[in-house]
Amino acid sequence: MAISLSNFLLPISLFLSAVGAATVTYDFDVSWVHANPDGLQTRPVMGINGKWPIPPIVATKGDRIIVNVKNSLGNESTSLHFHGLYQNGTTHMDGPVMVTQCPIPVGSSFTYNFTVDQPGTYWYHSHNKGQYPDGLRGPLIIHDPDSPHKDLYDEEIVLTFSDWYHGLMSDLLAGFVSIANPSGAEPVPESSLVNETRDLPISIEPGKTYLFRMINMGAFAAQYVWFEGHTMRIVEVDGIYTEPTDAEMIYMTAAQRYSVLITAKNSTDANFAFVGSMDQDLFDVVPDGLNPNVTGWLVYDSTKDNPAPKEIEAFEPFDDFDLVPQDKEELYEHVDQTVELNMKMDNLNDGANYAFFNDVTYVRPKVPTLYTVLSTGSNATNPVIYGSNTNQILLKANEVVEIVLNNDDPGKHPFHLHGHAFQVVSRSEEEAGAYDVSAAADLPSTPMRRDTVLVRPNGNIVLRFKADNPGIWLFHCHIEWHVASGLIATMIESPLDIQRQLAGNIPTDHWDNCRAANVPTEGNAAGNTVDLLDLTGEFKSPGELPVGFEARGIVALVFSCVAAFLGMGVIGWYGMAPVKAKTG
Ligand SMILES: *[C@@H]1O[C@H](CO)[C@@H](O)[C@H](O)[C@H]1NC(C)=O
Ligand SMILES: *[C@@H]1O[C@H](CO)[C@@H](O)[C@H](O)[C@H]1NC(C)=O
Ligand SMILES: *[C@@H]1O[C@H](CO)[C@@H](O)[C@H](O)[C@H]1NC(C)=O
Ligand SMILES: *[C@@H]1O[C@H](CO)[C@@H](O)[C@H](O)[C@H]1NC(C)=O
Ligand SMILES: *[C@@H]1O[C@H](CO)[C@@H](O)[C@H](O)[C@H]1NC(C)=O
Ligand SMILES: *[C@@H]1O[C@H](CO)[C@@H](O)[C@H](O)[C@H]1NC(C)=O
Ligand SMILES: *[C@@H]1O[C@H](CO)[C@@H](O)[C@H](O)[C@H]1NC(C)=O
Ligand SMILES: [Cu+2]
Repeated sequence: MAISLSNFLLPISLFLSAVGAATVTYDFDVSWVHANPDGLQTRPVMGINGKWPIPPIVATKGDRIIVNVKNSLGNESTSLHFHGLYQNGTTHMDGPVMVTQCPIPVGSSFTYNFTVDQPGTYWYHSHNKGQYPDGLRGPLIIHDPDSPHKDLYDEEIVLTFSDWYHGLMSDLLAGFVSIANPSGAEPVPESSLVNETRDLPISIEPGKTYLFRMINMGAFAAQYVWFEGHTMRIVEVDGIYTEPTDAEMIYMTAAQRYSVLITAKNSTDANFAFVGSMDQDLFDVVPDGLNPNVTGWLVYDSTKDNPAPKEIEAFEPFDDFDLVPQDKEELYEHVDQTVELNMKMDNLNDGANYAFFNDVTYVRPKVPTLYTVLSTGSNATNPVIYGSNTNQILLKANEVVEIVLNNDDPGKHPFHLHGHAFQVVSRSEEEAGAYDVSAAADLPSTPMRRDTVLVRPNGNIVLRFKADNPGIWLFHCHIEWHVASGLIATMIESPLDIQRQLAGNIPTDHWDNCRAANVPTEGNAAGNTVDLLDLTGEFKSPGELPVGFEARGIVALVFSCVAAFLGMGVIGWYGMAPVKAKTG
């Protein structure tokens, strides 16, 4: 097996300890640069050390990873999350802002420092202000000297797929959660990218077998992926090794990963296209002229043509529910706590569209949730202190937790849990409605595990995991628009164990960032340190629409009032850029 590392990709230092585990250090200076990855528009992107695309993080199982982040953006705070890593014992290094840390303000630095004991294909991205679609997203690969598949391939190749917007997220988000967008229509990407570019040639040597590590780093679109003339053999999903399983086409939601083996042909007679095609079912309106596809080629002979991909008749992807984990971990039969999450989209009385779990849309607390745990002693087990809008779920040490998620929305949503991979024990077809335990089919004996899974339109999923990782772990839709509209729950796992592990052990730079960002670090969700049950002053969502009011009715009413005041001016306002982005 060979891995290619250009000098650009090499970490700045690499120290081997006696037992072979290394410390891999990256210095990341985050700043705006310019790029034109789809050849259609140059735009500002968030780069690292003056470059974009940003470098992959590469380490070996057992290593310590240190990422020194400097925020040189000048006009936005930031953070990094290491998607899929369990952060066992280091929940304070997980990255989501106002959950496990304060934002890293402009001009400040923050050091992420953690060990990785899990091999596989991951990625890292900003977990602040819906920023990662602005380019702050890159692969994170953990090599495994003991991989059960290591004798099955000669070389590995990382491939990222992603959607791409010409507008900046700060502008697009302002238009998305807004009275100007009462239906909650998500901006549609302008392009699809592979490795943050288009038309990517990959040199292939005949007869060799390659491990393709594929990552969907997109904000919104799932991608159908297929290689003409070659079968994919799936061996890993989201860091979990699988029994090798053949697939002609996969469906990769935002944030999912697939490692597949592809054996090259013995002849160099022709080159072959591969395609990533964005799932347009996700788009409310498909703009005229949108090309949902991105193409690359397996190039056996660079003097030969790279053929245009053949049009396919139908998308018939492999169903990931059928995968079997290589370790055959058995179904958790006995459930200690079932968490039912009923999700929907609806308007609140500001006219904007929000996303809800059990009628609550997430609003960030005044104090990062981890710091509420660390500053409230025995009261940390009382869910009340975490506020009215964080969808907090308290988990007890080592219990088996079942999440039943009922999607009361006609859209597809990829759900992600931080800190764990979960067993996917049931997944309905579309329009199945809520999960009905009594009518449920037999559960698989060795369910597929991963950290991000799709729930189908008006369908349901059932996930199980063991609460063996004390920490604050978000459970959220990985469509970045829905993070903004509040489709987030907060798992507060063994809070007293978190205190035992971390009280007094949070590095000082974490607190320094809070001070610089002017964020309080003690007390309940409202920052109250005296009466922890008093949430006066907490951040809350707008109120519900009055009973009897149709959402669209009140929106029309607000519009006519505003129109009466502003006259023709409102037409210009309604036609602002964020709205235009949706209709092409
Ligand atoms: C931040 O700076 C970038 C690069 O100069 C600019 O394109 C963007 O509009 C700025 N964002 C905000 C919110 O001011
Ligand atoms: C990273 O954490 C380890 C363990 O707590 C500590 O020994 C080490 O000094 C830290 N390194 C940095 C650069 O913060
Ligand atoms: C795609 O990008 C990754 C880094 O993000 C790099 O390691 C890999 O070699 C690239 N693949 C190709 C085929 O250029
Ligand atoms: C390539 O040739 C080898 C050796 O003859 C053979 O074992 C293998 O099956 C061939 N591969 C393909 C894809 O035809
Ligand atoms: C994208 O690929 C699909 C599947 O082959 C095809 O039907 C469609 O026409 C392609 N679109 C464009 C703009 O090439
Ligand atoms: C925690 O709750 C108890 C009552 O259960 C109360 O007496 C105590 O003062 C609280 N602790 C703090 C720090 O507010
Ligand atoms: C976290 O580490 C403990 C041992 O310290 C282990 O029992 C547990 O399974 C680990 N959890 C995860 C999610 O890796
Ligand atoms: Cu969603």
